[in-house]
Amino acid sequence: MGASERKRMGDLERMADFGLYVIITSPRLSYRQVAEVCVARGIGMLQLREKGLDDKGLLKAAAEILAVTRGTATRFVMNDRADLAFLAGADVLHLGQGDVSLADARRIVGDGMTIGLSTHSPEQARQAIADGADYIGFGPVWPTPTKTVPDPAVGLEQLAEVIGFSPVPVVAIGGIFPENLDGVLAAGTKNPCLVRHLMESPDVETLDSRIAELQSRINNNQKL
Ligand code: TZP
Ligand code: MG
Repeated sequence: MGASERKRMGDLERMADFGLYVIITSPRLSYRQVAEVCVARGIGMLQLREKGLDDKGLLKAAAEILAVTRGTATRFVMNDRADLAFLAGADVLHLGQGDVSLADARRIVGDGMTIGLSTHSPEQARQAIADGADYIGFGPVWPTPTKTVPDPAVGLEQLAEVIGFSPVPVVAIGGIFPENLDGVLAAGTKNPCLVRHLMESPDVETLDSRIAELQSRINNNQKL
């Protein structure tokens, strides 16, 4: 499928919202354990984001996760690296502002892979949408230590603005915890991401119950 055909398809059939977006960064559990809970809970998007691993380490981790997610409703997302996403056989590639462009990534991964892009201002969000991102990340909503060099916090007002104009799913990220999730949901978020809250789960049962609670709050908010 050519670029124009992809765009036409996109105009007709946009990617649907997927709910809670899970990012694996320094989990207390193993990659396999996290992936198993995510699959059991029907998580739509599960991203590997480990800045400290080398290429071989990333491919090994990706293989461990894909061994659990393949053939399930959980799509495996490779962060930053189009080449490794292609080699690993990821379902989705997630790019940052400093990574290769969407167009160049598309040349590496082909037409079949979903590509998301992190954005940190309404202008970047508009550009990402114009460039054909299948979904966008928007944040950090609040300051976060999880990113080594975080962008300035965007806040709930800008989050609501971006959700308001985006035709593609928006993942709200950065500093989100159960205690401040209500504001994020009230801003219209259907796809929140809470990294520390989930990755600091000390055991499988805790991770499972944290995910279940978040999913139920997201679902209930959509019925309001
Ligand atoms: N992108 C923007 S903020 C962030 C990323 C990857 C990290 C969010 O982590 P936390 O622990 O949910 O604040
Ligand atoms: Mg990145």
